[in-house]
Amino acid sequence: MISTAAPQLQRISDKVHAGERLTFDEGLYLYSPEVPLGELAVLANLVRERKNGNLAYYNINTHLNPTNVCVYRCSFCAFRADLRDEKGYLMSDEQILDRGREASENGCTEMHIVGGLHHQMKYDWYLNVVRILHEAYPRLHLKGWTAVEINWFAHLTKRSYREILTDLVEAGLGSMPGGGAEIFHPEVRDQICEHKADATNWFEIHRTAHELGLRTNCTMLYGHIEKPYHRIDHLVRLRELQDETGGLQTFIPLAFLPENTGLDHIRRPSAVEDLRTMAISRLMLDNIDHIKAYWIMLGIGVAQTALAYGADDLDGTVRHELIYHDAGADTPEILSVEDIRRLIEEAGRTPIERDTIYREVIRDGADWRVGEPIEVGA
Ligand code: V47
Repeated sequence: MISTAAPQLQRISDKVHAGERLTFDEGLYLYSPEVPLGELAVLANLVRERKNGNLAYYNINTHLNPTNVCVYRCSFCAFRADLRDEKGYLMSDEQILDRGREASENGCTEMHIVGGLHHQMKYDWYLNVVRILHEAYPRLHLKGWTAVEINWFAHLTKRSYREILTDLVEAGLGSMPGGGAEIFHPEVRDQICEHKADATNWFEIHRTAHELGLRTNCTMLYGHIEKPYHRIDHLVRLRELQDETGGLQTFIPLAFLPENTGLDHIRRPSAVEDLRTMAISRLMLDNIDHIKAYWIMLGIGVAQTALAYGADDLDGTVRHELIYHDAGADTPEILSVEDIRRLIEEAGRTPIERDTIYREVIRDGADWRVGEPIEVGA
């Protein structure tokens, strides 16, 4: 039981021990400085171990950002380029297939595909990215295109989200990443990315994906202009969708990295802020199985520590990540399997390689196969 005398924290602790849901106000209270970080860790860890025992997951994956040219100008983004920017690029089919080959040769089970909304590229080009990769490398799980991209494809084609997602699944899409969520509350969203898909669109797209049998992830970009109540609002909205569909697989809190962005006057969140947000996310999202500590953006030390603050997943070995490295991430571009397993073991957890949909990956030399879905608790 919690050691503090604060009655509100004691009540929250009792609820967490009893497996009861926390309210919006309780979540907000957990952000107040009087709540000791160590006590948050104890509570978040309780939920984490209830759901995932002592396991900590990782995968062997690669990123593909086929273009950085983007019609939108989100103020937090360092990756995007204008059509005529020197740094703008667009990958050819051959370059894309080369990435697929490299991924397969290196034992990757997943390719994470996101990019810009290129002024001149039509929907068929994006569909083709999925199709050619899937045809050439059918074992590679393609986790691709965020809700923002799906919304853009619907705008380009005047077709429904359902039709677009059905096409993509038919072409080989395996699941959707959680990006584009940023902060749902319009007081913030209208300031940092006013033109792109809003919260209603984001939720409608994920809901439709779940109805079609796709699992999706979800994220929250924190540490810029938002206040704690915007974060709790964001988490509660995700929890409500999950009550409805059960299709959200993993939540990833994304710490804002300011370098080379339109918000470079803001300092990046501290390690304490990162860990507090990790723990509060674990406590509020009582119906989402996994919380990811994305080491690329948190840094290796904070990601490792986060395994005691609610996180149960370190993402992957990650090749070719650009979005965070353009925004000043000083992490390496790739971690070896040995490194990632060592980080997990040093944190006192048991490493387990998973595929994108949380089945165990069993390796035999250069070959691999997937086992059963990994059992998770309540
Ligand atoms: O939506 C962009 C964020 C997201 C910055 O689903 C930034 O497994 C911090 O969604 N500082 C895209 N964040 C990445 C993403 C993601 C990442 C890892 C795993 C998964 C998953 C999804 O990156 C964007 C935005 O929220 N972002 N710029 C920045 N300067």
